[in-house]
Amino acid sequence: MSYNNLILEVENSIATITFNRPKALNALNNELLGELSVVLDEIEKNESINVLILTGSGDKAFIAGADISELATFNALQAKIFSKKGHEAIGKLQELSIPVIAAVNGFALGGGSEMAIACDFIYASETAKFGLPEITLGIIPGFGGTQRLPKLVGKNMAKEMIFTGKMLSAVEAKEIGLVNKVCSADSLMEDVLKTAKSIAAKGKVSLRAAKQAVNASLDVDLNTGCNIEIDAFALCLASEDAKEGTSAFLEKRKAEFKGTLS
Ligand code: CO8
Repeated sequence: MSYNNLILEVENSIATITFNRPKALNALNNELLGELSVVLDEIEKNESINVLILTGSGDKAFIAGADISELATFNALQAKIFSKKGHEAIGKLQELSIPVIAAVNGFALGGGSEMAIACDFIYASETAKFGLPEITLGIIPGFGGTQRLPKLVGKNMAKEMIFTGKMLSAVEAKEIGLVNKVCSADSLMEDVLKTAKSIAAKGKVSLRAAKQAVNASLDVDLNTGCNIEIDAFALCLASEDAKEGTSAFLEKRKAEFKGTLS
């Protein structure tokens, strides 16, 4: 399927979605969010894909936020519908069974930061800039920023970013735990692919279980989370992946996971 605002590429079990509205610095409009939702459903159903990477078209932006020219035309009800549509699409990233890496290659502002934060982790080029500048537009983050950012960087840092709307460099974003790794602009995709390949080579069952268990830690109390881990661990141990992984260790060879969900 082809999309007007996204490019989907799949190679060797790694999918890449490129946000492709370079003239508007890949800003998120209604059509793009609809397409994102559809492409994520397509990826979720495709068991041959093990890792998803998100990046932006061009060398200037990952995503410069929601499309302000569209936002400016909304009444309250339309704003609510648009915000919900963004939440649905971005929420799917967090809930996608497979790991998702954001390769942030420039501005990640407003909805762009919110998109990156919903991924499992972020690698950024040294030219990347992060921020939630909505307050300077007289609005607030509307795609999950007020909820996910505090969980990632702490309440106080999130409040400072949201109240001031200031931009952080990639290095500053790494210092507060928003970004895992800062790469040169030239090596960003290479570095992301290297990590993606390392993850994609692992067992499908254990990767999915690990993502679900860590995600649960954000929403439930410790005891409930530990019980989720116990059940997930038991299910993993019954899988083909676990048989292969443990046998390979004992036979002093590299594990060859079959890529099945059994
Ligand atoms: N929306 C629409 N168009 C945009 C956006 C955007 N967010 N960002 C940039 N563009 C367009 C510019 O209008 C410009 O178009 P044109 O060439 O036709 O004039 C083109 O992209 C290039 O941008 P600039 O000329 O401004 O490039 P600069 O290098 O000078 O500046 C910046 C780059 C700093 C990124 C600047 O473009 C900027 O500040 N952009 C806006 C950033 C912003 O405020 N983002 C937050 C938007 S609000 C949001 O994301 C809310 C999410 C939740 C919504 C829920 C709603 C209900």
